[in-house]
Amino acid sequence: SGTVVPRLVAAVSEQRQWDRLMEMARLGAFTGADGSPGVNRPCLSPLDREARRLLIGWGMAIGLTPSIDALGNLFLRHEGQDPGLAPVLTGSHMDSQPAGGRFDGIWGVLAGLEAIQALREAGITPRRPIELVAWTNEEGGRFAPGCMGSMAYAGHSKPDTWDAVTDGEGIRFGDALREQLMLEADLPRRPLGVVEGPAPHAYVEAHIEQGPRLETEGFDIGVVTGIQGSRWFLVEIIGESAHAGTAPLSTRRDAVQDMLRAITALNALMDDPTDILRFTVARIEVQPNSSNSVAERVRFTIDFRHPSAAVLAQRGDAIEATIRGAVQRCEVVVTERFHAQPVDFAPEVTEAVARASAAQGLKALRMPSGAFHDAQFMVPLCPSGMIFVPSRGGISHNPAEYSSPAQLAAGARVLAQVLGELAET
Ligand code: HGY
Ligand code: MN
Ligand code: MN
Ligand code: MN
Repeated sequence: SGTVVPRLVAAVSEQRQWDRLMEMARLGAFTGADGSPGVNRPCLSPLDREARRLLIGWGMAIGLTPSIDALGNLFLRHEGQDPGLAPVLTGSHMDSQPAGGRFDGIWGVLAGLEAIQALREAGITPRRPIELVAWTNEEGGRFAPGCMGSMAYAGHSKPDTWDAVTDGEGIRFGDALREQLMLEADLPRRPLGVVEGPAPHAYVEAHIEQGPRLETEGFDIGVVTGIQGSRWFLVEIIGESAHAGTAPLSTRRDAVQDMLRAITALNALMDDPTDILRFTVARIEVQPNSSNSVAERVRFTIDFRHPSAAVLAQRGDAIEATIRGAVQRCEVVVTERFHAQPVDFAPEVTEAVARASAAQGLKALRMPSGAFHDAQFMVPLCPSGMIFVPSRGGISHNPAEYSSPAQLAAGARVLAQVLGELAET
């Protein structure tokens, strides 16, 4: 239909959504180097649990029913006229980057809450149930890779695939997850996604753009057409520690020097004059990490992304050989930790987002997502799509991340109309 439901759009409250965002931003708040208000809320942490309890409280206050699955994915269900119908699912993630912003992930969860609350306040009971989801560990900051909750929900990975992955303190993901499930044992348990239950009818995720296009090109809403592919690797270079003052350079097995050779060779492999390809090395651990002991072992991460499945395969598959060809004296171990194929979103969702934006007088740009999202793993299960709102200066994964109350309210209004429509199909 795409006609605005005025009482629904009017029921979305800019202030209520903003107040909730700011209350959530206090959980893990810190001040960035430039004074910006950042958030550090790791998944499966006491802060994460406090944020989840806050969300559950807001949800139950409007009659939503909470539940969690074996990966700790948190759901809040709004009953429909026909409870037997597959629900429309909306949501995002509540965990943040270690130096994250106040909007990445959490806005999509609170926009979903706002949209559902507006439907109720507008007196609209959709045919289908609508479920709000907060996915476990989307960021992959504490435990790599990201999207562990949505990948397990979608059957893309087994529930215990990540159990042995450890964080910076050596805590295993499986242990942190079991602790969370035990501390949230009061919440009803539900089957794990499509592994143990039916697929949703559709999935819509609202998220900040995290890039500059909507702002620079003057648009209010991003009609997200798809997500580029991502591949994560862990590289270990193993040499031999030695005395910085006595060991001759000609015989050292210096893991740092070989890492530099490897990254230089990778930069050549990843050269892209069209500036479409993304290649990032941003996490490096050195042992023994002492200024006068030659490095024995280095671990570094690779985050490689491209919209073309062919380029993702071709260049990604060349990473290990490129490293082995560049390293001179050390051993090399390369492990692939994450592989998300490029996806295209379904017209059932993208056109609903475009119609709702137009009906509400918002300028909408069709655009792909450079960031990965839980939506990537929903695509094989049901018609899926995303709604973007502008990020100031395109900044994200940075405390300076910002979207205005009005921009976020516009996104929530489009989401409300799209959810209302999909819940009638
Ligand atoms: O890395 C990503 O693309 C996501 O924002 N975590
Ligand atoms: Mn995110
Ligand atoms: Mn993120
Ligand atoms: Mn995401």
